[in-house]
Order: sequence, then C-alpha cells, then structure tokens
Amino acid sequence: MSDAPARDREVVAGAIFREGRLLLAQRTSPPALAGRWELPGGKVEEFESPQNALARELLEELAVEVRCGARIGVDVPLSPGLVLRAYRAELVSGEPVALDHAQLTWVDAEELLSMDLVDNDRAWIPELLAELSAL
Ligand code: 523
Repeated sequence: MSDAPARDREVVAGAIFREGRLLLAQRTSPPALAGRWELPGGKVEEFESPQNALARELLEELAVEVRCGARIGVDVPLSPGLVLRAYRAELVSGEPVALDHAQLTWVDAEELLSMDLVDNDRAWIPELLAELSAL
C-alpha cells in the first residue's frame, strides 16, 4: 500500500485557435448537455498523459492531428477525484469534422459570448476572450 495521495483523474479539453477564432463543438449527449457547446475532449485513460489523451480524443472526435500546448484557465472540479482542464491545441494536420458532435463552429470573441456553452467551460471565458482579443 502506498501512502501517496491518489491524483485526480482528468478530463482534458482542447482550445484550437485559428485566424482569430476558436473552435467549439456541439454536444449530442448526455441529454442534459445535448445542444450545448464545449471545447472538445474527453477522459484521460489510466497510464495515459493528458497531452496524449488530448491528441487521441481530438483525433477520434475531429479527425485532426494536434500538438498539445499550455494549460488555459482554471481547474474545474467535476466530481470528487475528477477534474476538467483546458489546454491549447495546435492543429498539425487535417480539417476538423464533427465525428462525435452535432456540429462544429469557429467563433470570434463576440460570438463566444453569445454561445450556449456548457456550464463547466464558462469558467475559461476570461482567458479565451483575452486570447481571441489578442489575435
Ligand atoms: N466535460 C465538460 N466540458 C468539456 C469536456 C470535454 C467534458 O464539462 N469541454 C465534461 C462532460 C462529462 C465529462 O466531462 O461530464 C466527460 O466528458 P466526455 O463525456 O466528453 O468524455 P468521454 O467521452 O471521455 O467520457 P465517457 O464517454 O463517459 O468515457
């Protein structure tokens, strides 16, 4: 038995910026979140790094190859032992398509504020807006 505290499991979400816009994806499930918009991503598997998980999830969900960059914004607690974190994701190849979402859209700063984002992702609006305004 180890005395080390168990580390939080992580859900990763990717912020992809291009030409002054941010990619958002519209969820199809669960029913409470369907129709609402998010930064795409998913759960980090056991023994997987957050960086590899983000690359895997965005390949599965958007059919793109990305390089995971720096963290953006705060940790968002999802449940005891599970935390949601956003990372920049640089597009390396491919054009995003909605394999797992209802649709995708690229928003500027003003549009971001008018989107029905999932509650958790609203925590990152200040940093996302700052980035979009600087682009
Ligand atoms: N969020 C969230 N925002 C956000 C993501 C990628 C995920 O609030 N940008 C939440 C939604 C779920 C949990 O994190 O409560 C897991 O995300 P999900 O369902 O996208 O991850 P999956 O597909 O890895 O999860 P399972 O299908 O449940 O394994």
